[in-house]
Amino acid sequence: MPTDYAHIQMYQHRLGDDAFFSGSLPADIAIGQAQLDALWQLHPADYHEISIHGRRVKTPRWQQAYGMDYHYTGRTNRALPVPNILEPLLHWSKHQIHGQLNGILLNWYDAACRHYIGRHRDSTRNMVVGAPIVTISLGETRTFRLRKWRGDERHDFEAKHGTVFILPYATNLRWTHEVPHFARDIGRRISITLRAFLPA
Ligand SMILES: O=C(O)CCC(=O)C(=O)O
Repeated sequence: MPTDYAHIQMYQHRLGDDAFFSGSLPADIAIGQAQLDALWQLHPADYHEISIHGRRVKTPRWQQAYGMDYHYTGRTNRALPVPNILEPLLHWSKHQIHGQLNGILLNWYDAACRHYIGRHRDSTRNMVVGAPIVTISLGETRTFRLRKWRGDERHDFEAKHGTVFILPYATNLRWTHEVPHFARDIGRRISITLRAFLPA
């Protein structure tokens, strides 16, 4: 599979020696309002807990893994089976972006709760070396921010309904990403993130 993703109309952003890609979901698998509402209903009742410097902290958004467990920030997000509604997105990502994508993590952000995700690099534990991380945005627009790991350089990208980002493996090692909360944020956003994990 080509890694410039031109075959799915992804735009390549240069970040020094690294790259980041943005584009849109194709129309045949676009998510409409009814599906968006159904996806919102899937969010867990409780916040996932992570471990920071030995302290248990609740994540400032809802999260749930599907398909493959996801280990990060000292804890494991135990996967549920992939719901039918996510199958077309997984199928498209696998066939068009990377054949080993098999794990999905959903993040639910409600502006009324000031939800966000802080600056981080994704854990590469159990990840297929070289596989990219894919993020599909649904719902209200937010800012997806990349910052150079241990540096000041920063780039903001608009995450709109239907936006697809591809973060190459090497870019995740050298750049952090985050979705800050701003006072101007309204409504709800869901991100569907896809990763390639080695079989358990
Ligand atoms: O919600 C997003 O777009 C980013 C999610 C994210 O950074 C993560 O799951 O590690």
